[in-house]
Amino acid sequence: MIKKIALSCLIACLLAATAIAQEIPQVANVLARQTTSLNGEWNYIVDVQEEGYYDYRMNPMRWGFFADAKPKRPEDLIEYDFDKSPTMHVPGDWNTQDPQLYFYEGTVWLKRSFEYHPEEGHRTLLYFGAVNYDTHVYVNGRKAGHHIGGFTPFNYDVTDLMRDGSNTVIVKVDNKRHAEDVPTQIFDWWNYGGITRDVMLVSVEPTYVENYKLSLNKTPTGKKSQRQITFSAKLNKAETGQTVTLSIPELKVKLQLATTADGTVQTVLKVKNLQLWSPENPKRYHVEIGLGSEVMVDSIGFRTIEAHGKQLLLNGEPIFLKGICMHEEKPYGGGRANSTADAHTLLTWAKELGCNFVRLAHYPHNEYTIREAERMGILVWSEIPVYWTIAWTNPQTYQNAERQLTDMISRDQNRANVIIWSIANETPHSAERDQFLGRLAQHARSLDDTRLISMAMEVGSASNYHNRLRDNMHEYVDVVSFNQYIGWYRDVNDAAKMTWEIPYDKPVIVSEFGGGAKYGLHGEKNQRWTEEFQENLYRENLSMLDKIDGLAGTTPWILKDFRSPRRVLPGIQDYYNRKGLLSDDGEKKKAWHILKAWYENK
Ligand code: GCB
Repeated sequence: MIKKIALSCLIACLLAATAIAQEIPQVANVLARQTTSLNGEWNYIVDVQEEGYYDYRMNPMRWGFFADAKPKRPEDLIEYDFDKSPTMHVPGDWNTQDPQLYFYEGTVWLKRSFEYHPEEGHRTLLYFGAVNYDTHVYVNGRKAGHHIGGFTPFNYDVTDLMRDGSNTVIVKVDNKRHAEDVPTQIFDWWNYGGITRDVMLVSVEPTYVENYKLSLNKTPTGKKSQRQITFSAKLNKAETGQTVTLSIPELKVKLQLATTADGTVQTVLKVKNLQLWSPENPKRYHVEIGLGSEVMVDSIGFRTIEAHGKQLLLNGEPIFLKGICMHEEKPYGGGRANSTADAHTLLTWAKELGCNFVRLAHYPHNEYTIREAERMGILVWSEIPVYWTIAWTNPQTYQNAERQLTDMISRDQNRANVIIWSIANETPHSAERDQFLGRLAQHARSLDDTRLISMAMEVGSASNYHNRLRDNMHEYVDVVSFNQYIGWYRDVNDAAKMTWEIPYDKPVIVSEFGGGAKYGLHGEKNQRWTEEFQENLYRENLSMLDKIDGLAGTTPWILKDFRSPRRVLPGIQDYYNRKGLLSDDGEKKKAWHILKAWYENK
């Protein structure tokens, strides 16, 4: 008997060892590749106690649906267990698809069966736009990999796990919070769990372009007739002499470049009569990047962004960022947003408010949002969830944050509208925090020198009517941004009297201010939760902002009421943060008109 068990364990181990799946660097511009969508209905099993996972580790013979490796026909077990389970839509959070899972934070297993015929001589990648938070992926009963982080893409080369014909993908997702995670245990938004963004198979040649970047060089003003664009591309392999092509027909660019030993190409192009991307003219060029039989199409805009003293310069001209903060929540009915249509509705509201800028809080939003904002001429601040009190001294926590930053940048580095990478939000000061954030800032800069770095700071010291911003991180950022809640958390109703001292020669963004109001609740301007209170708070804060030296923009908190389990006040909050200028159904509160009027005059 013991021998038998040992033998089956051995077979299982061997199978696991021969199953070759590999997490590989994110493939950029996945939407332009040859893909097969795995979106749709997925079966699911809620596993509160992690029975599946732990039972399996103790006894691989007993359960089937989660198998790393199976001695015998794992597919039979997979079919048996999951066929009895209900389905939910992917992409989609589980909280808004099953009333029992509204507050659920834990493990859910999801499964999708599908027919697939891998293309001869091609590799098959399995790509997830995002899964929140801790994810184990299995293909045909074999482990493909493990990923943590809820808002960035990841992919595996699953060629050797796929079959010609029927296949299954099983995903174990756990969105429990932990102190050492990014974000950490406490945060003020809904912890939507599940496969919240697209899932697809990507068919690529064995050698393919993994990523590429096109960006406008900073040229001295006056030389508008001739501009320089830097183009670089990286293959998935360090192969020399491969031909990468670049074509931008409208600019008469058509190039062939041979890769160097590290599998990269890089060149600087001179182009004439380039139209620059700006909110007024969000011009994008049709671009094709090719290698072998694969050609990727993209729409790319060109612009420069710089900080010059306290000024922000877009294409060499001063710009004031008329912004608003947004969460990634559907415009109506709640749940994670993940479509161009969702993005279009939210961004149309932002435009109606007079915005040329959005702060996508507090984590990287989906790719559709960034692209739709770019098309609509809206500048973007993009952020990673280093929020409040992170485990600053934990090396894994740092690695996790750095990975999220890297993946955010590699996905969106060709989007002209993204002008700011934000590395953190409201982080209490300490030497450990400075070290952690300093490293992150340097990392972001090493990956991308065509954008600015910022973070939402906390106000250091405040006496009654005088505020002084102090943060050691001022050395690392290009733009000094801070959140302040005068009139709400700081209970004074005459913010207009406040003075500000920001002792750094850098542009300033007030990255949050605001207060709660329940749509339709009316009263006196000093009565909390009424629309009049919020309206007055905006009036006072905006006159205070008018007096801040070097103010280059603001992103009040927030476009729309959003769900948060922290917000428990019955009848008023009902699990919504009510600081929206719009209600959760998109109705305009009084303060909306105050901000809109202010932006009209900027
Ligand atoms: C903040 C946070 C934001 C919260 C907001 C609030 O400072 O950055 O995530 O939701 O305040 O409403 O308290």
